[in-house]
Amino acid sequence: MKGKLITLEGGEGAGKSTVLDALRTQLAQHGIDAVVTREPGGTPVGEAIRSLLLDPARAGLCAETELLLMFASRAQLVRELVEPALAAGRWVLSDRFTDASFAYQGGGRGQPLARIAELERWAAAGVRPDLTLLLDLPVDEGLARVRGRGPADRIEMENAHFFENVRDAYRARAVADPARFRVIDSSRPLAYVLAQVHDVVAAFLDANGAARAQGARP
Ligand code: T5A
Repeated sequence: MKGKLITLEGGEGAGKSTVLDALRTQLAQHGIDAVVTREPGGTPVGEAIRSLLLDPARAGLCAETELLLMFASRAQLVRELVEPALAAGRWVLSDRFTDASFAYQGGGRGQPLARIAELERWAAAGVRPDLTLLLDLPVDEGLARVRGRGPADRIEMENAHFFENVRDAYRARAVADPARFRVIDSSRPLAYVLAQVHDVVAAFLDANGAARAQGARP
């Protein structure tokens, strides 16, 4: 079976990390040992870039530098991990990918979408997810979840207007590409969110012949 790239997206505190664990388990039940990664980060170089990007002491980082650093991390991740894994038939689960740059650097920072699309073609080698789960919830609810857990990172320190623009940009991308996106209401209780994610991924597995290939269904 050909490898697939599944990404999780959403605003702050949407529950991506929580869902990722359940998703990995679901895939494992179908005999799929997924490679799990995150952005920014996922490689030694990418994790070093992540530290710089999220450091609250780097308040002076300009929007252009932020965008280029996101793609520097992504360029490394694509070549070092994503492309080799997919080529070997492995599935890859990523906590955020290029849609986050369209949402945060495009919607949030106002960087031109055409420029981000060009970076996607060049720096990210045109790699696109096969399935994207967008965990959507009101901005104030997501921020309340993350602000209860300690000091904010550089991006979490942004104001509500910034995160409203991020949310709008994510939702616009989902509307523009309904074949790839599934939007899940992550303001609902965790059990509901996990059940929704399970159903979406079960349908995706069926559509890709995974269940039959692994002998998990009659
Ligand atoms: N970024 C990233 C860009 O600007 N551009 C880019 O191109 C990329 C790739 C990454 C930052 O970088 C930005 C976006 C981010 O600001 P990060 O630390 O990885 O930084 O931040 P997030 O990805 O936002 O991760 P978070 O941990 O903040 O959010 P998650 O993973 O979505 O949420 P999670 O699972 O940790 O849950 C948060 C809390 O909510 C609870 C959980 O138990 C947890 O306590 N929770 C729920 N509570 C009630 N009901 C539910 N349904 C719940 N689901 C989870």
